[in-house]
Parts: sequence; structure tokens; C-alpha cells
Amino acid sequence: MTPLGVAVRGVLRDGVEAYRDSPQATAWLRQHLARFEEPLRVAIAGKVKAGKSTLLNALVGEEIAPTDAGECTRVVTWYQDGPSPKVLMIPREGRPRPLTVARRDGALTIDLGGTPAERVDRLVVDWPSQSLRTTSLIDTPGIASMSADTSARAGAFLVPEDAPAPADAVLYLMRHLHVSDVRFLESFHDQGVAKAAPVNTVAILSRADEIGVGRLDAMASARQIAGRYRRDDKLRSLCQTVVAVAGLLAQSGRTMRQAEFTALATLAKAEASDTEPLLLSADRFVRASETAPLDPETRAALLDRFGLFGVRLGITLIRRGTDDPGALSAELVKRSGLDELRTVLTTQFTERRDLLKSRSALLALELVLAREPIPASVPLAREVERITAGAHEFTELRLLTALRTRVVTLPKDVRVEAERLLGGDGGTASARLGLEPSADPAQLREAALAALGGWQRRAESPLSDRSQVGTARTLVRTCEGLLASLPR
Ligand SMILES: Nc1nc2c(ncn2[C@@H]2O[C@H](COP(=O)(O)OP(=O)(O)O)[C@@H](O)[C@H]2O)c(=O)[nH]1
Ligand SMILES: [Mg+2]
Repeated sequence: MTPLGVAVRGVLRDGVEAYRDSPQATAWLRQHLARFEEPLRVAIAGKVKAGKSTLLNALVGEEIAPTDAGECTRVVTWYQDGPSPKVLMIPREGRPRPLTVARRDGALTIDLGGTPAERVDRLVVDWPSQSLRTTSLIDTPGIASMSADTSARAGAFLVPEDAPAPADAVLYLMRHLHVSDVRFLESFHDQGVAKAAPVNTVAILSRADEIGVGRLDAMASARQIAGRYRRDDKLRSLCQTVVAVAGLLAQSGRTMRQAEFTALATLAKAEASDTEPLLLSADRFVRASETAPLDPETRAALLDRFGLFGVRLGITLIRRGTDDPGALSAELVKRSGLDELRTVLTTQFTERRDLLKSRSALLALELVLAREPIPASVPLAREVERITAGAHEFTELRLLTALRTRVVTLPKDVRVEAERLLGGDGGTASARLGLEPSADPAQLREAALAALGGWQRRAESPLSDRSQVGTARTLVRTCEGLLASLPR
């Protein structure tokens, strides 16, 4: 654990001790102490049908989140690693109740057992999975969804009035950038401690395969659009970065069955004159036909699982020689953008775990201090203040936000370097210094020394104004920290 993590855990424990006479405050703080030790919690948010549940399945590599409409997709559902599959329903009122777990066609189905979705606070699914070990995933109902109530619940879950959000970080899915997406991202700002919104949000251009109306270069276009969004000032001030992902392709690639490969291979090997007309549109693909390969049901099932783009891509890859299911599924996943997303999740969230957890924990403690003032709140508040002001990680975070929201301005090339050094592209030494992950310590040292020299000159330059001097001093400290972290 980082020194920041140790300090935060310490002040939380002091809080539990100080509030031992208040059962409510103690329970709240204990819960947050436990949460501090737990895996990072990442919520998946966005409008209905943005592809949230499908992406969750792609990340886990199994069909555990129900997709499309249905009662369960209207309830906030947590997926966490556990020794055996288990579903717990937490109602708004009354005791938590276990639900039965069933699988249909490989997919997990959850039955609320007659309880209306409105009465359910959340479902907690335990699922043995390597991918859930470092992060728990939270599937949320859509924002601005079918009923105002469902949407209000999703909103209240992600941006509670005055409590820290139950999630430490958010993946925000959008199909195309829409005003309501921007509004939602704007509302997802923390209050209180460690004010910094963009840092725990990554935006995803979802269902990316649909961007080119199924053309085989769809993913290239989607990546270009994501690149444009990344450079957009408004979006930069709201999220860390934007990645394009075709969740369905990733999900079905990771869970492809032998029969599906066989069906795709049948299409690939049939006469082009019989297959090509089918591939013109989704409607044509499922239409009954005398000459078309495969029966309409098999075709409909393929379309459902892979989308028209996935079917086309699968057929093309098989024709070009990808002739076993393992190789095909690997290629589909590779083209889906899932690996890029995973890298972003690691650099933006997992490597910043302590920082993100600390923000959530300090917010929780601040809330108690404000709601239930006791004599001990004063020194506790001072300690929270000392940690947030003293931890260089928080200073970096505030500066990164200030640069991204243009509260602090610098010439463009200098700003780009500053954002990168502050961890905007990832927290490792090589990411901060703009070098390849394989860079050796000597190269890292050389780059860190060069950066340090530049920022020292800016800190001392008579041409720098006060805010620029402040910024430069923070970066000097960042560079010194980087140098100190390198092996001699
Ligand atoms: N073509 C395509 N369809 C997708 C993709 N992701 C999801 N879908 C489809 O969109 C519908 C809604 O997906 P779902 O994951 O339930 O969306 P949610 O409401 O945001 O959870 C389903 O029919 C999915 O098969 C994708 O990446 N590409
Ligand atoms: Mg869903």
C-alpha cells in the first residue's frame, strides 16, 4: 500500500474509534473501512442499449450480465469475485434474500422471484472470475431510460446527493456524443475532498462496429472518431480518455462455441453468390431462402450473437485462412478494441487504486464529520485536510483537472507535457515520461532529468506568473518523485 493509502486507512480507523458511541456513524465508517480494502469498484453507465451489459460480459469473458430488456436489467447489479456463484437481492426495505442462479444457453439468468424492480435496491452477484479479482463491476440501468424512475435510480446511484458514490470509477458508454451524455458526465463530479472529476471516468464509444453501417473498416472509423473526442476540450475536462469498443464482438469472441464456428465456416465455404446477398443487411440475413446456406434460425442466432459486422468479419477471416475456433475467437477479440480498453483500465484505474479508494474513503469520513460534529471531529477534519493538502497524489490530481478544465493555462506543448507527467496517460514512470513501457532505467532517468530541468527553469523564470510558478513547482516535485522511484 502507498503512504497515502496507509494514512487514509489510519484516519478512517481513528474515525471509527472517535465515533464509537454513535452506532450509525460507526457502521458507516466500518463499511467504508472494509470498502477501502476491497477491489476497486467500477460502474458501467450510459443510456439504455448503449451496450453496458454486453461490455461487462466481454470484460469478464462470460455471459453473466443479462442483456436487452427484462426486469433484471432495470436493477443495479454488482458483480464480484467469490468462491462460488451466488446472487443476493438487497431490497429497499427488509432483509437481503438469496436468489437462485440458473444458466440458459451458457448465459446466467436471474429471476427476481416476483419482487418488482422498484423495490430492489441492488443485486449482488458472486462469481468466481480472475477478471473480477482486482475490480468489481457494477452494471447500472440506463440513464434517461424507459421509465423516469429507472433513470432516476441510475442517476441517484452514480451521483448521490451528498455521499460518496458507491463506485470508485466509472466507464461511461455512449454510441455517439449526445448533449445528454455531456450533461450526465458534467453531473458526475465529486463534492468536497479531492475535487477532480475527469480522473475517475473513462468514456467509451460503444457498439463501435455499427459506426460504418457494418463495413469491414468500421473499427478504423470508430477509432478515428474516438481520437477526435479525445482531443475535444469539453470531453477532456470530463473524462480521462475515450476508447472505441465493439462489445458484442468482444463478448461473442470470448465465448464462441464450436457450433457457431461451424456455422460461420459453412457460410464462408458456400458459393459467394449464395452468401453475399445475405450479408447486405440484417433483414436479408435472417430471411427465408431456397438457396441460402444454413436455416434461418441458425442465421438469426448468429446475427444475435455477432451482429452483422461480426458475421461478415468472421466469414472474411475464415476465407482468408483462420481455420480453427481458437484462432478466430482471438482475432475477433483483437479487432473489438477490448485489449485497448483493458490497457486503459489498468493505467487509469488499477494502477491508481489507492488514490481512487482514498478519495472515496475521505469523502465518506468528511460526510460523518459534517453530519455529526463531536469534539473529536475537529482534529479528524484537520487530519483529512493534512492528507489532502499534503499528499502529492492529490496535488497532481487537482492540477491535472485544472489544466484539463483550463482553470490553469499553459502554452499548448508545455500543457501536453504537464498533463502527461501528472499521469494523464497513465501512472507508470514510462507513461509519465512519454517512453515505451520497455524503456530501461537509464533512459527513464535521462528523460526525468531533462523534464526536471525544464520545470525548474519555469519555476524560477521571471517571465512566469504566479499560477505558472505554482504549476511548475508541482511538476518539479513530480519529476523528483519519478527520479527517486527509479532503481539506481
Ligand atoms: N452491433 C452491436 N450490437 C451491440 C453491441 N453491444 C451491444 N449490442 C446489442 O445492443 C443491445 C443492447 O445491449 P445491452 O448490453 O443489453 O445494452 P445495455 O442496455 O446498455 O445494457 C443488445 O441487443 C446487444 O446485442 C456492439 O458492440 N455491437
Ligand atoms: Mg443492461
